Amino acid sequence: MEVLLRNRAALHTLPATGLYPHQWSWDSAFTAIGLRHVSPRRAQQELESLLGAQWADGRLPQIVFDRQRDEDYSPGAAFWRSEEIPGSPAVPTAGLVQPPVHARAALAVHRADEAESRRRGFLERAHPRLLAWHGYLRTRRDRGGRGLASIVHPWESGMDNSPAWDGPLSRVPDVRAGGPGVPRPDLRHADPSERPSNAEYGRYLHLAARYRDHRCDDADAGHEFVCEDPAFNALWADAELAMAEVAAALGGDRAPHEARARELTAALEPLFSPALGTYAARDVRTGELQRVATVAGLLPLLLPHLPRAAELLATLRGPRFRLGTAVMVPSHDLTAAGFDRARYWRGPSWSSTTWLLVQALRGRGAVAEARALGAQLRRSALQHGFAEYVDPIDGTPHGTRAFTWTAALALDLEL
Ligand code: 2M8
Repeated sequence: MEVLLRNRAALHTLPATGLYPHQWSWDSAFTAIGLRHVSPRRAQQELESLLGAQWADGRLPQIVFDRQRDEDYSPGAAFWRSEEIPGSPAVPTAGLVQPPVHARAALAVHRADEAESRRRGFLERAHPRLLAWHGYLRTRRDRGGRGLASIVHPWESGMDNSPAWDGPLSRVPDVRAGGPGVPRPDLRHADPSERPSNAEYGRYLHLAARYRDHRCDDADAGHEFVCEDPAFNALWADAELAMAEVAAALGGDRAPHEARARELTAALEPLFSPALGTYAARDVRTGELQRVATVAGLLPLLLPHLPRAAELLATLRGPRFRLGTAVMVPSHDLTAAGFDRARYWRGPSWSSTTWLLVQALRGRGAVAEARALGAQLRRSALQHGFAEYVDPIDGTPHGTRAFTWTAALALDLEL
């Protein structure tokens, strides 16, 4: 609760002061899920401030920038120059997106206080924006032509330096080649051994600049990074199920959303890797499945009609992810050669993905495991000052402290 107050800025909440000085898309959704227990109205405003930065094509931006803090984070508003791109909102934003967890958050916030939600017309106002957001994914992001949304940058997965992106990223030019180094204001606030490397940043900046230079129009056939991410698409399918509830609450038709969720669940099927026992990312440019098991490949467990639930549960409980014996669920396969217990999305456990797995386990009736995992998340959050992520083997905290979504999701699990 104190963390949520401390990180508050205007109507939204920063992921953390220092390292992340702007508003992030999926962070705001997780924040609202926790905030709704303290102030349903503030939780509504958290989401409304993000929805207010929607582009004309429906996208919800990865980051909404605070111009006053542009020196403190890279790439910022001066890099993106969103105001020069047709259809961008009045506020400066990044052109990329993040995983679509917003409809799930909006439904949870509405249900926290339906009277307040109705009084403020929260759901009525959020509904068309959420529809447009999902419409953007459907019409502009099906780059593989198979009914799934593609991401065009590792940042869009929310799991930036996940080993799932090593293969596709290796084919991306590095802006550092022949040029100056990349700006890393993040390293003023974080240990370099816990952040993505300069080699990764060189490629991240190349991709972001190319996307920006094509006016973020999703029509660049030569874009070097186009991937189908199982987590992004599972969260979209789950968001469609939430939209079915939103539509019903507004007296509308839930059926098209339920149908969409079923279609997305079916479209995920070719991403299943029997060898890994998880879903895996597909590089749309080469057609190859990435042979790495990450927590992203377990998140389809959220989907009720998933044909692979038994296999995923076995993998989650097995040596790769050790549900019940690891501190929390790691972001990468514990048995993989590249597993790194301290480096960001290459091994450590995160509250966001752990919270999502708690929901998935609950949904599948694994109530005792859901309760134990949720209790472990809360214990770890309280014990380590709401660390950004922790070592999955011994629980050592890493990253920034007083991290907003860790606090918000620990609060949600307490209530
Ligand atoms: C991390 O990503 C940003 C870029 O978006 C960064 O590394 O600077 C990720 O953990 C992402 O999932 C998260 O939304 C963001 C802010 O907490 O930080």
